[in-house]
Amino acid sequence: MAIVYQKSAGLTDKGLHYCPGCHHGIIHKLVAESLVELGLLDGAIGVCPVGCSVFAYKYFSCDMMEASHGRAPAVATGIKRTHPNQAVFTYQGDGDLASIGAAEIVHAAMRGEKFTTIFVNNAIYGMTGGQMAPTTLIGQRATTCQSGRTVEQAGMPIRVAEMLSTLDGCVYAERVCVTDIANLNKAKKAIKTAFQKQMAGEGFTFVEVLSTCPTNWGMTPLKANQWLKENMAAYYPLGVIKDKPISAEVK
Ligand SMILES: Cc1ncc(C[n+]2csc(CCOP(=O)(O)OP(=O)(O)O)c2C)c(N)n1
Ligand code: SF4
Repeated sequence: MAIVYQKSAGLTDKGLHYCPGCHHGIIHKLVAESLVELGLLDGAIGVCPVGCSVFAYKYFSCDMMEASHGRAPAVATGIKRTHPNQAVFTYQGDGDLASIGAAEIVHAAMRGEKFTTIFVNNAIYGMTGGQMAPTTLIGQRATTCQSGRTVEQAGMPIRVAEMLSTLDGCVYAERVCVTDIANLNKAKKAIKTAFQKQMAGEGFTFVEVLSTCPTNWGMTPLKANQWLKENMAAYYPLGVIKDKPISAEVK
């Protein structure tokens, strides 16, 4: 029988440990397929974070490095500088990237490090049981803000893609989601564009993927998808935030 669909060669045979309805697995698939389709899988090197995707090194079939506590951009900097012709990416959640690793990501973007960051923003600390993250929405409940996040106590949530796009070294920033087929296709296109721009040597490239955490949001997968579309996408607008034209020197 002809094979019409199969698991991407960019993923190993290991079963994923993610909760039902979690978007991490879908995002892994899109990254893996993008690397394969661009012919980059062989040399690719990923750096995974703390958080639920800590085991991403078991799932991608390329070389992987673990960098705890938000330090993935610093580790990826060293890897990319010593392997300039290979695709390098970090895969990070919002607790990892926007909280404890905020300095690392800002400085990597500022320096224009030539790797790609896949930022999975599910507006909560998933792995550790649902604490408030810098991206938790106003009014959203978390174990550390049980009546909902307030501006007075925690300020407004960080729009990381917009913040990084103000830095000259960041050449590409897009925000996507994977709640339905149309958005899934847009997300894959964004990930491929980021890798292509990385390999063109233009600078730092960034894709933020709005994501669900049904377990810690206390919702069914379907409800979580709906909640993301109605609430997260309202505060974190989807689309290209920065796409710097290729400079004359690079051309
Ligand atoms: C300094 C420090 N504080 C807290 C932790 C515990 N910790 C590990 S993962 C994590 C949250 C990760 O959440 P996020 O990055 O949003 O990823 P998710 O699990 O939601 O995918 C925390 C707080 C830690 N490892 N180090
Ligand atoms: S706790 Fe949340 S982020 Fe972690 S695997 Fe479960 S649904 Fe995904």
